Amino acid sequence: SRTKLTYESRANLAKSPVAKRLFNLMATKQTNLCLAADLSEADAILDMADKCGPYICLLKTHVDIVSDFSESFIVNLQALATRHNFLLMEDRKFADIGNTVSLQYGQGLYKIANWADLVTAHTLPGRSIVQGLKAALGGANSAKERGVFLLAEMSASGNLIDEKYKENSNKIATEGGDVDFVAGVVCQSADCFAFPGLIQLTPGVKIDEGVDKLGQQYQTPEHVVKERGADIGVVGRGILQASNVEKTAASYRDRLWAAYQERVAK
Ligand code: 5IU
Repeated sequence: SRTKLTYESRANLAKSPVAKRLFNLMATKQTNLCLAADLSEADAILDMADKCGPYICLLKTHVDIVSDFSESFIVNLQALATRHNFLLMEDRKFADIGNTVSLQYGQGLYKIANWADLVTAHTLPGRSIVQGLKAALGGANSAKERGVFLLAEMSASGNLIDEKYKENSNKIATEGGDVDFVAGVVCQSADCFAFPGLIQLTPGVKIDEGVDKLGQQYQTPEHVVKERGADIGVVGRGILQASNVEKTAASYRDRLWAAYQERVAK
């Protein structure tokens, strides 16, 4: 199964150029940790990105929660991504018709397509969502340098996704003419997809398992990688609220990476 293969070998199977790049980055930098930088001040995000940068392969943003969003915030974030060698994902969870998501991706205040290597999208509208996102690209933002992660499951308790929805999401991710734009799947279990060229991103990771007050459900780094098929573990508050951010990021990186190494060991 895909979970037994190394990230290096899966890079060679990836159809998305960004997935290939991310698999190789993970293998060379030896990290499968994604930081969810859910903070509402630009400087606080930049500070977190600088502190955690050495330990992460990906930094995930929600730009619509940044109160003082500006172009210089993006310029500075990109500089940190280059300095520390991580990619940027805007967790926009696009969910509209193709024409609208194309505008939401390329236009507006945030111009997400200009800077986010990766974005997330719901599969609810069907495969036209992938086509719509691709339509926003061209010129300086070539489709080769961008990719999408499709949601096939959520960590929220009581979410409405069922087996059929999960299967159909897998089909959108693996069949059709636009699969070179699909870098991976956001989900909670290894049976979401089988194709080893896609990356499984799994949020809801915390050293202390449990729940928050608003429906989030957490699992340990070891559990998501070894039992649930996660290729990248997403950690937000587990790191953001720690008293020593660097140490905590390093510890999540170590535990996620050790779990991956055990998973692929013969
Ligand atoms: N996120 C989830 N669960 C999901 C999806 C996305 O938690 O199913 I799809 C996002 C939300 C937040 C981050 O940005 O991942 C998790 O943050 P915490 O580790 O602070 O819960």
